[in-house]
Parts: sequence; structure tokens; C-alpha cells
Amino acid sequence: MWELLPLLLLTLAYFFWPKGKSPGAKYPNSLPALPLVGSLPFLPRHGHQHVNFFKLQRKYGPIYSLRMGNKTTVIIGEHQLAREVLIKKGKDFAGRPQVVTLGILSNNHKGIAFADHGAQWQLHRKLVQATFALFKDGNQRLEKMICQEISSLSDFLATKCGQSVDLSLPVFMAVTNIMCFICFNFTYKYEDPKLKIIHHYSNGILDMLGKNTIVDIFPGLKIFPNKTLEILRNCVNMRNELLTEILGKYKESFSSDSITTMLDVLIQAQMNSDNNNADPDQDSKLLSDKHILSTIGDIFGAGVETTCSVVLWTVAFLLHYPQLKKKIQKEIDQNVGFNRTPTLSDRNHLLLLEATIREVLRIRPVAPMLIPHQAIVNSSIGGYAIDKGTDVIINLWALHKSETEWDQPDKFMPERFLDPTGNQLISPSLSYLPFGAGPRTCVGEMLARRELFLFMAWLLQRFDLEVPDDGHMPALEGIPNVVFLIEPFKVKIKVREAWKEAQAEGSPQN
Ligand code: STR
Repeated sequence: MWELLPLLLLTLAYFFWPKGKSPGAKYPNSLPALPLVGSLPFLPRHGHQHVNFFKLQRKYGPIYSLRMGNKTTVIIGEHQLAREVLIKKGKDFAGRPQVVTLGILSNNHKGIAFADHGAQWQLHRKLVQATFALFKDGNQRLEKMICQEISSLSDFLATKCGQSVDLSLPVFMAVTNIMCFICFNFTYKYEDPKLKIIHHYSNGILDMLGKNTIVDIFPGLKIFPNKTLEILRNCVNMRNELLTEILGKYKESFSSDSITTMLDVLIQAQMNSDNNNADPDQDSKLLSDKHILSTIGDIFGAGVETTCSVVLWTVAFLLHYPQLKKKIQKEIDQNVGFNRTPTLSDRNHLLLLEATIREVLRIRPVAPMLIPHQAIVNSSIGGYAIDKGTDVIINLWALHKSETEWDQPDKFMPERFLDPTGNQLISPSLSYLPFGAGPRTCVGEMLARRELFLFMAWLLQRFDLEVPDDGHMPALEGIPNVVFLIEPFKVKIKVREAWKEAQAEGSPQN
């Protein structure tokens, strides 16, 4: 009897939900849909969703819709339409669907990644951007710090010389420290138990979000016990506790004379709004400690999981393409040598490495369907009507794998990002948006590109990354989660002979 209750509630919800189609308007092609379950029975049950959506384009075209529960979702698989959504009509589509799991993660849709369009999101995004502006080009504080972290990582890896290791934890620790520096101006020692806690809850959050729980389609089901939501809540609580502790301590020593971190920027904005009696209930309501915590949590999660994942993907591809790895190393040897370590100014010269990173971001995008968008007003895409409240998914996978836009899109070919002489980076197609675009575009792109370059340049200068003795190659299929993860793999670490020789002659200066 009780089992039938959700069904009954859902049926009622379905029939009483406003449908809101405007008569006469032309809507995108739609997959078949049944009452209650929508198009779910018509979606392939196996394989990666982004691949399935891409295949459905053959039948339904580059824009089509489907229904999930009572919601309409439009799928976009072509760059002109994607650019219309993200850039030209970016504001119309700057909303985010509010689903149960992400509500838990974002302390009720606070922060910036999953917050809906509105004053809170706008303010926090602006403050985060203001923080990144503190680290712009001329300022080498960030570069120095990133290099210091990579140097510690390299020294740690050197102790594993000859062994096959899973790089994910060491890279996680290095990247976490970089985010700690940006947010709080401190870093952890590798042996600090707090780092293990951060690793534990971050993995928990990722795993639980990857489960695609049915509550996100039928939110009514959240009243029933649900293991996934329970674990997610535990992990989020763990994170919130750790961040609250940091926040509390930080506030005690905060000084508005020296604004150098993200937390400084947020606390200063909070204080200014508290002191500004002119509008007591405007910004201050949007800058509570909970809001600050959520934004820092987003930036942390986004900064760590994405960069970690791309570094691992890049290493994995280099194991599959040893000739490419050698070529990049030659490029590093010629342009940087062994008397110094790579810096950001080498980006203009290590073009094959840059091209390789771009190709990794194409063939295994961090977010193959970006983060879902939502229409905040009635609008249109490619002449088709899109009602307010419709979810819009940009299938980046489809853009990056388009046969008409890319030569042999399934092949890993970094050269496609270089002109035939190999002396210049090129953009071979507009169908390439690894960081999204428009009002929701990734705020950390500059940081991410710098980190990826420095991590790979440093690692390849000093180490030969090789397939382990057991011959196990990394699997390249990936695990689509909120981040497109690579399956765990091991790599054999060997300090390069050339590096050793140079060391013997005189130690490199940083
Ligand atoms: C990773 C796990 C975590 O602890 C916190 C977050 C919140 C921000 C998320 C991040 C996640 C995964 C990657 C996201 C990021 C916001 C932007 C980024 C989704 C879930 C991407 O768009 C790839």
C-alpha cells in the first residue's frame, strides 16, 4: 500500500503540472514520452549518456527535446546552436535546474556553480572573478606557488623512481594545496591528516553525484530513505565542518589592509555590506557565512577535481602515444633545457605540449555535457520555441566529435591544433568549447590552463612516464560523472637519465 503512494503523488503531480506550451509555436523534435515517466523508457540504458545523446542526433537532428518526469529537456549538439544558447542568448539560458542532489551539495543552491540565475549568483561570481584578477599576468605570486607545489610533487615522485604508482592522490594533494593557497593563503603538508579527509569527502561527493539518482528526476521521492543522499549529506557535512573551522580562524586574523585571497575578498564584501546601512537587507543577506562557505566549496571542488582529472587523462594519453611523449620532451629539452625548471613564459615555445593539452580537452572534455542550463524566460533556439523553465543541455561531446568539423574526430591528434610547420597554434574549428562560454563560462579557465601546462612541463622535464612492467595500459573509455573521470591506472616513474646527468653537473635553479 505505502509503495503506491509515491506513484499516486507523481501521477497527480504530472496531471496538475502546468504544461505551458504556447499554441502555434514551433518546438524542437521530441523523443516519444509517456505520462509520468516521460521519455525514460525510450532512452538507451547502456553506454555513456553523452554518446547516446550524440547518436540520437542522427534521428532527431542537432536540437531535440525529451521529457524526464514532468520536465522538458532540450539537447543541443551543434556549435552554432550551442553558441546561440551560451553566448548570443546567454542571459536567457543562464539558469540552472534545481535538483535534489545539487541542492544538498550547494547548501540549498548557494554558491556559484549550481545556483540559479539571480542576485546571489551574480554577486558571488563577481567576487570570485575579482579574486582571480588578483592573480593576473604581471603578478607572479600564483605562478611561484604553483611551481613550488609541483616541485614538492616532483620530489615526492622521485622517491618512487622505478615503481609503478597511481598518480591520483599525489596530484590531488598538489592541486588541493594550490586551491588552499588561492582561497586561504596556506598549504598542507602531504602527511597532514586533513588532506586525507578532504580526499575522502571529495571522492564521496563525486561518487554519489555520479549515481544519477532517480530523486533528481522525481524529487518527490526524497522523502524515502535513500543511501546515496545519506552518504552525500555526510560528505557535504564533513566538508562544511572543515571549511567552517577554517573560516572561523581566518576571520579572527582578517585584515582589510591586505586582500590577497578569495576568502579575503568574500569577507571584505561581507563586512562592507554589513556596515552599509543604506541597504541592510540587500547584499548582506547574500553574504552570510553559509553563502561564503558554499562559494569556497564550489571553487575548491571545481579547482581540484577538474585539474586532477585532466592531468591524469594527459598522462594516460602519453602512455598510449610514447612517440608524442618523446617529441614533447625534446621540445622541453630544446627550449628549457635542464638548468632551470619550466615557467609560464615557456608556453609560447612549448607548442606541442599546449596542443596536446588542447587535444586532451577536446577528446575527453572535463564536462561532456557542461552543467545543464535552464531557460529563465520564454526564448528560442535556432527558431524553435523554448519555454521558460526548460532545461537545456549542451552536448559538448557532440561538438567535439562532429565529423563535419573535425578530421577523424575519434583520433587523438594534437597536431590538429598546430599549423603545418608546427610553429603556431591554430583553432581548427569553432566546434570546441572545453570551458563553456557566455555568462556561465568557467571562471577558472586561466588558472586551469596555467596549472595544466606547468604540471605537464615539469613532470616531462624530469620524468619518463612509462607503462608499468605488467603491461597494463590505462583504459581510455572514462567514467562520466559530474567530471569525466579516468579509471584508476598506474604509471611507472623513472627519473630521466638526461635530468640525472644535468643534476650531477650542477643543480638546476628554480
Ligand atoms: C566536485 C566535488 C566537490 O567536492 C564539489 C564540487 C562542486 C563544484 C563542481 C565540482 C564538484 C565538479 C566539477 C564542476 C564543479 C563546478 C564546475 C565544474 C561541476 C561537484 C565543471 O563544470 C566541470
